[in-house]
Amino acid sequence: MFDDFLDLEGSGGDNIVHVWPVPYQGTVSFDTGTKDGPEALFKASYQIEPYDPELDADISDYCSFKTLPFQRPVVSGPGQLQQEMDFFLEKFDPCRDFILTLGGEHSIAFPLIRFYSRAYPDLTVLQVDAHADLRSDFQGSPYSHACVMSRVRDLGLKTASLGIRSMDRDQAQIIKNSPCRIMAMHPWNLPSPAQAAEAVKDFIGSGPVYLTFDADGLDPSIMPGTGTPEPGGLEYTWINDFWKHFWPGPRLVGMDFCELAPRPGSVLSESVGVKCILRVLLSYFRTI
Ligand SMILES: [Mn+2]
Repeated sequence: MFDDFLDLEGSGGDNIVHVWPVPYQGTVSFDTGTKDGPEALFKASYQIEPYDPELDADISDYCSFKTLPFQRPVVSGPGQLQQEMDFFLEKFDPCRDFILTLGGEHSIAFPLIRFYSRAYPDLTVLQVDAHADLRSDFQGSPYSHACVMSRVRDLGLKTASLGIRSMDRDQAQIIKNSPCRIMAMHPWNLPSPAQAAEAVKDFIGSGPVYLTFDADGLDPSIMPGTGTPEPGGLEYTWINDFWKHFWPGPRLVGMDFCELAPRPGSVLSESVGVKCILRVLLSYFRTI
C-alpha cells in the first residue's frame, strides 16, 4: 500500500477525497500499460507541490485524501470488472462521497458515472478526451473503453466533451444530430478557456457534473504516456485556465483520470497528470 495521494502527512482540509486506484487494462486497443497508471500517479504525487502559485491556494487547506484499496484486476472483461466495482461502491453515498478514481483504461469510468447518476438524474458528464468513445460496442463488448460515452448516453445523461479529435463518421453523425444532449469542443474550433467555460456552463444548466479525464485529451507533447496518442490535443495552460473559469460553477460530484500508460525512463506523463488533477480539485474545492 502507498502513502496517501500527495502525502500531505495528516494535514488537510475538510473535504474528503477518496482516491480509488483501478489498474484495469482489459480492452485497450493498441499499446498497453494503463494497468501501471495508478501506481505511477501515486508516486508522482509525492513530488508535486500542493501549493498552486497562480491560484495562490494550497490543496491541503481544502482537501484530505484517503486511499481506497486497489481494485483487483479481472481477466474476463470489462463487464465483470464493472460488476465488482458496483459491488464495492455500495458502501459509498453518491450524495456525500467524492471519489477520485485513477485508471486504468476508460471503461473504469462507467460504474462511477452510473453510481452518481442514480442520485443525480440531471447529472452532466464532462469528458476530456481525444476520442469520442461513442461506439455502440467494440471488440465484442458494450463496456469497452471505446464505448463509454455511448453507455453514458444510454443512461440519458448529457455529455460535454473537450479536445475530441478522433472518431469515425458514425460517431461524428451522432454528435451532429444531438446538439441538445452532446456538446463537443474540437481542437480546431476551440474558443478561449473563459469562453469555453461559459459555454459549457450554459449547456449544463443548474445540475451537477462528473468529470471523466482521459489523459489523451491532452497534447502528446506533454502527455506521451498514453496507449492511443492523438496529435493536436489540449495545451496544459488551456485546460488549466478552463478550470479556473469553470468554477465557481456546477457542483462536481466526482472525477476520474484514466488511460495513463507511464513511459519507461520518464515521469513527464504522470507528473502532468497529477498537476491536472490538482488544478481541477483546487479550482473546485476553493470555491465551495
Ligand atoms: Mn481517449
